[in-house]
Amino acid sequence: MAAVRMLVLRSGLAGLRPWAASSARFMSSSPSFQFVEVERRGAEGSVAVVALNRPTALNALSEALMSELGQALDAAEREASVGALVLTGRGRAFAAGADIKEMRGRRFPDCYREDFLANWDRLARVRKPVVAAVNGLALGGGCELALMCDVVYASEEAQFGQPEILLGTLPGSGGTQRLVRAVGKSLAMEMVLSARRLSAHEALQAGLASRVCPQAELLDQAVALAERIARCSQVATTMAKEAVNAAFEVGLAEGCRLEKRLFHASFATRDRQEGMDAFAEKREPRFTHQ
Ligand code: DAK
Repeated sequence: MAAVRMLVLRSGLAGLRPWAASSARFMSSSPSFQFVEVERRGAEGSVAVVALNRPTALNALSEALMSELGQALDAAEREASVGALVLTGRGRAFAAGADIKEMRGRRFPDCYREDFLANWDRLARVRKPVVAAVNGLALGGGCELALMCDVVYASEEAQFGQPEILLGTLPGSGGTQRLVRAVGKSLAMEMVLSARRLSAHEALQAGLASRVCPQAELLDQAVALAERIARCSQVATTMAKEAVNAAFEVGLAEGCRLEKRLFHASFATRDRQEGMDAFAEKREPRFTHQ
């Protein structure tokens, strides 16, 4: 990361290799964000770490923050040298949910007419793999953002909850849908109806998270996983993510049909040839994402 940043700072755009030039554009957009930080980690900056950075409000997800998050995700999607993303929060929260103070004066006609908070599912539409590094409170929309990620790692301090019922409303960004798929009906109902929070270890046990680690190790472990993913063929990881996500959308027969089509399609890629050649030749594969 430091090497990439130095390269960009010293050289400007002129004369850089194409991936470095596009990294520069991607990175140079980061400092203009107020509530989101983007950092490149991993070999050749293959991992984009996107951090929610509004710690004094526990990373409450204001419209401005969500707009910046959308821009950061768009940039990471466009940047060919990024193979995977990590989403985390600065301070003691991952995110304490949508900004209650900002939305408290709203009324139904405006919400409906303007399709209020319509940009929230941008994260769920990211095609590259996203690892959530949940560093603290993940409440309401914060929990829903974690649920939109592909893998959830949690620190020992993490807590997951859907407290909207205490505000006289209900989850609005997948908390009644993705949560049920992640932890099952009974626990999801308990969380949604009573606002009870899950500890990191409960989340692990319930299948909402796949790893719990000490706070100090969380980001490194999430980045290590993302880097491992980024070393694979991007075409294959994107296909694999699409296939796994289909399990939430379609029936078994349809899902298996899609999986088989994507498997067959992978035989049209150079990376599939390279992967199998490398295995047969007892060497590491060199994927070109083609
Ligand atoms: N919004 C605005 N400010 C918040 C906030 C939030 N969600 N959470 C915390 N803050 C602010 C506090 O107001 C306080 O600010 P100051 O008073 O210092 O100015 C600062 O962060 C520190 O918070 P506390 O002083 O309250 O800290 P505590 O440790 O005492 O308490 C807490 C932490 C997380 C338990 C508490 O802050 C809390 O209960 N926060 C609210 C949690 C919550 O109810 N979250 C759900 C919000 S509703 C949709 C998409 C998304 C959504 C809906 C629809 N569509 C696509 C349609 C999402 C809805 C939600 O997330």
